[in-house]
Amino acid sequence: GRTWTDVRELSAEMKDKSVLIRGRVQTIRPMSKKIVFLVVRQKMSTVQCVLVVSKDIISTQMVRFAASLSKESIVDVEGVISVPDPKDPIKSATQQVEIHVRKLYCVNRNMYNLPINIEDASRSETEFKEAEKSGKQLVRVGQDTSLNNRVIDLRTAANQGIFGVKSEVVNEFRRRLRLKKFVEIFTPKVIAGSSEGGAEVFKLDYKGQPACLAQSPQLHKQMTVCGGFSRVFEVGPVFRAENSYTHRHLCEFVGLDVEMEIMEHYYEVCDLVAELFVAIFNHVNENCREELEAINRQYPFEPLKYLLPDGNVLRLTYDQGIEMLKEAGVKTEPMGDLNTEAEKKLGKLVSDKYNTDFYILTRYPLNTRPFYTMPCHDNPDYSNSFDVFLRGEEIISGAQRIHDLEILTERAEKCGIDVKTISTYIDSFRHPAPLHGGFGAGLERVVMLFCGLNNIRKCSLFPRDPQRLTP
Ligand code: ATP
Ligand code: AMO
Repeated sequence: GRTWTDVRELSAEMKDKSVLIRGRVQTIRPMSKKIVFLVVRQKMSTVQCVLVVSKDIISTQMVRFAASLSKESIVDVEGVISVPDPKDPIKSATQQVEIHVRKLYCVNRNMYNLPINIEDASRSETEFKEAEKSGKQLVRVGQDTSLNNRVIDLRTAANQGIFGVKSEVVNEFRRRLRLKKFVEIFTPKVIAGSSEGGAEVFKLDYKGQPACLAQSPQLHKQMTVCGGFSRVFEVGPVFRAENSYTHRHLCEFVGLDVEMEIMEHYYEVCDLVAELFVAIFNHVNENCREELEAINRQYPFEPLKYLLPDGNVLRLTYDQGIEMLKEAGVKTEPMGDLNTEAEKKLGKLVSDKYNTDFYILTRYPLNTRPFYTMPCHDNPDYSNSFDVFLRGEEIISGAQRIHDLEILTERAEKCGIDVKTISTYIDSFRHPAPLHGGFGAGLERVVMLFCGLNNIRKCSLFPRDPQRLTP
């Protein structure tokens, strides 16, 4: 077979070497009947390819053929690496070298008009502002247009970066947990009742029986721990029939879930969260440099600050958080959940005071938590629970769970849950259940907030929200 070269690997050291690449034509600039420039793209990298009419190698027909290619066509380019004079700016190419083409084949020609242009879809706000100043008109590709044409939109460097980062987050989540002897599990997604309570559940008909799409693996991950697996994790789809259209809610997202036996205290779960997510953030920073750069070029963001000077992750209690808000003049509902605005404000206050964007808020009021949450020993108005925040927005919820059958039943009834629909879950605590706890993280939230993106849809390949079921 022939040897293929990756565009990202092209470098000045390869000067005068022959290479063969396959990529998509991003731009075509005919200069004359004798010269044409093509920018060829592979994932996050592009390279400029030059065809110049010359005896025996490139004919005028060849130049005409190159000039007539359509954007996004897939081509094979064979040529020689050259390092252009620095006075010759290689516009819109990420490589510092160009290819002097000797052979060009079209593998698959784009025959249709492009609904969006990759270069238009790749522009940053800064570019729009600068263009506006100089009176230039640039095409703005709106979010709906991008998402409607996602297959093309995904080809932008920033999107290649986002999904590269997403993949590495999952990779490291899995790798670290396996090192700690957690077993990966796969729980059913069609279940008999709602797992989190509330109205946000998709109902369906399961061969005549009423059923739901799992709002989380909560019930079955706990049942697995009752089944003798002391440490489990799952990466899988989570369905929420969200009513409101927000920047951070999807109707289907990827849940990163953990459930584990604990020996004494739910802080054991917090410790795991802190260690695991610091490892994930380190891993992404170390292994996704190009991806992060590509995201940064289109959506500039400050690197995430996730450690205190002593190397630990910040933990505050809910009451301490409320106190900070109160001091700043923010009113909150007594013993209530923080609304999005208060959460963001607290994120700002914490960042100013502790210089970190990552913290764990513990000991929430019991009435703000799902029925399976363990009340605090010393004050049952509070619970052994926590939320984790990145840049002032929630990425994780977790808690110690009630392991006593009677208290669990009582709490479920009190929270308005039809206990009949979860009777097999309740029954699994009968023989009896170990002390346990766990957490659930939203993968798209983690990626969105790590990268400082403004909308969760950017982190879902084909997002499902209250208004979108296609593509
Ligand atoms: P969890 O389910 O663990 O709370 P979540 O991040 O999905 O995770 P929600 O319960 O949906 O959180 O909401 C958290 C807070 O955000 C709530 O207190 C709610 O007031 C607020 N919130 C949710 N949706 C909206 C919205 N569309 N507009 C403003 N605030 C919202
Ligand atoms: P919770 O309901 O807080 O907890 O969900 C866990 C995490 O999932 C993410 N998340 C979402 N992401 C995108 N779109 C949504 N609509 C959405 N809703 C939630 C958030 C949230 O922190 N069973 C518990 C977890 C546990 O205690 O183990 C649960 O589901 O990042």
